[in-house]
Amino acid sequence: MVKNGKLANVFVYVKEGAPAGPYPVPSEPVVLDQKNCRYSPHMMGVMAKQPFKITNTDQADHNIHDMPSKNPAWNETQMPTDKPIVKSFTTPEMMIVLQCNQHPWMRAYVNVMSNPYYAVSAPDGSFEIKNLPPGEYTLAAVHEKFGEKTMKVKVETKQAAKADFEFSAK
Ligand SMILES: [Cu+2]
Repeated sequence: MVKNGKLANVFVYVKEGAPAGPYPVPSEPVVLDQKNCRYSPHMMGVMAKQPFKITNTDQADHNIHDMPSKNPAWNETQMPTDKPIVKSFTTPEMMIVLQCNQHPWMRAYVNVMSNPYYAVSAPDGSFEIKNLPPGEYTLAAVHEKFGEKTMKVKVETKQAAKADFEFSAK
């Protein structure tokens, strides 16, 4: 959503230059809730093999359906009283669409990552990627409508690097 020229729900990640890893996979799940017939959050990052937990706090049935190209596809109904559904994604993949077969306007995006260097922009457009070691990187910012932009950034020891992305509506 654009608010005062600030763009929320932009997924920002290190596209090139991240140390090869491997990185520990968090055991803490990324949680996607279905509330008031919307997905919350709308844009997410999750690490490959990290638990991905889907909850339903509505009094309605939802049917959650992912549309990946490299990961397993699933399509499951979740009633109001059902337990959370826990999934995970095996392979890094950008912008997997999640949809509800009951409510076609419900849509969310999941980015499956091999490292922890990513963030989603806040309503004020800001984002922060923490703990990136000093070095030179290509940072990318992806928006569902405006596509992807990239930028080179240099991170110096113990200093925050700045990266301002601009998207223009076509
Ligand atoms: Cu639904």
